[in-house]
Amino acid sequence: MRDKTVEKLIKAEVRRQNETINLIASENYVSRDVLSALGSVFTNKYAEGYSRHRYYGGNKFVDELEDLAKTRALKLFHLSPKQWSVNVQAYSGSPANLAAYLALVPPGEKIMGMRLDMGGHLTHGHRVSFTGKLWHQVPYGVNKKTEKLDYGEISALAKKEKPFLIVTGYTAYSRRIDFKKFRAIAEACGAILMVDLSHIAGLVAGKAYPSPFPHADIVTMTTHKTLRGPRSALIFSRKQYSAAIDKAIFPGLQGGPHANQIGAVAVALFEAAKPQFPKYARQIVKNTKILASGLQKLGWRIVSGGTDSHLFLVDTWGRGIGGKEAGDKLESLGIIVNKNAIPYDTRSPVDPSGIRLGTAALTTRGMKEREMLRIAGLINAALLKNASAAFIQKEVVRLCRKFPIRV
Ligand code: DSN
Repeated sequence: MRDKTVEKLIKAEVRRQNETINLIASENYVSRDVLSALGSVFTNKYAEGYSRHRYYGGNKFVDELEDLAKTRALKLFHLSPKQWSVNVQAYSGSPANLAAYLALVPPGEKIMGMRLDMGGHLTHGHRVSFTGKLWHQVPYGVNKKTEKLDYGEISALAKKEKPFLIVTGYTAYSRRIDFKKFRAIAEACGAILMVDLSHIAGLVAGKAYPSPFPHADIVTMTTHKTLRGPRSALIFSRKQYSAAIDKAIFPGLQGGPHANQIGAVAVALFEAAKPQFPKYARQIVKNTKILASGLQKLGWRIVSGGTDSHLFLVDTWGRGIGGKEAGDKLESLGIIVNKNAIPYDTRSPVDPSGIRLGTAALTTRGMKEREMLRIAGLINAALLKNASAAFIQKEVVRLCRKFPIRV
């Protein structure tokens, strides 16, 4: 690379990613093939419109690429093209969710979504997001005692508020979601059911988590979390909604699609369809359960008592350590997490009561149960300061070198 400044930063980031334990639940490491599609000449091309209906010439191969990504996406989730369509042009998760609402929900109508501080996402109707400004959020949460979804409470709220659309699928909820129950709740109040599958898309593709597709009207997902693709998003819709979704993406919301990104998504979908992907997805869940129970045995309270997915929340404030202090301390020793609110948190979002841990990235590196138990020990030692910083740092680097990332 001629630009030595950027080259130096890329090399430094490779080193950082290689030598830290990444427990950010929304991150992963893509394959070389995904990287190379992302860095391909498809980035040079403008392709406003859809296959065979573009506003620019020269799109023969972009058309083939976009069609391929769509076919692979439907196939991966076992969807009939007679019943479902997929749009592969959304730049990322937030525009995907916005497009879905723009297509389906009249402005000012009610969107029933999980509160951000209980595991929802900004785009599920939070007041600081466009989704809370253009639409009216009916917030729901988890049960105070169990810290799990309470379908009775959600159903009563839906009946009372009659939202136009209900969103399920979260960013910090570790338990299984009963999509069938959500379908029944949506039907009882005449709402559209949208599932934001961003976090667990790879688990569903790998059959390590139940599929929402038999029950949902719309499924949005980012492609860069457990699905292990580039940063992008997909919007699946039942046929009656598909034309409106396509129009909302283009020309409603976006300009030209990022063809290089669509190519990289196609590669990720190819990889997720391989026979070894379900093994990867199952290992993520195994690793997460072991990491959570390892920490539990060391005295840490895990929100809701455990996990069924790729992530969980640790109540660090239960032992007098704020989420910010915990995150900063761990980062200083090479363990990367994010501070996170826990349900019914009394502390501020900038220094909440917990941290969120996820294992998709470490599982990609090849780490298994043994390493998870070691990492639980290192987190415990770091937070309780019962081992020296130098020792923990050395252990982190030793572990990381055994499981290098591939770039
Ligand atoms: N920011 C992502 C996460 O970390 O969960 C969701 O968009």
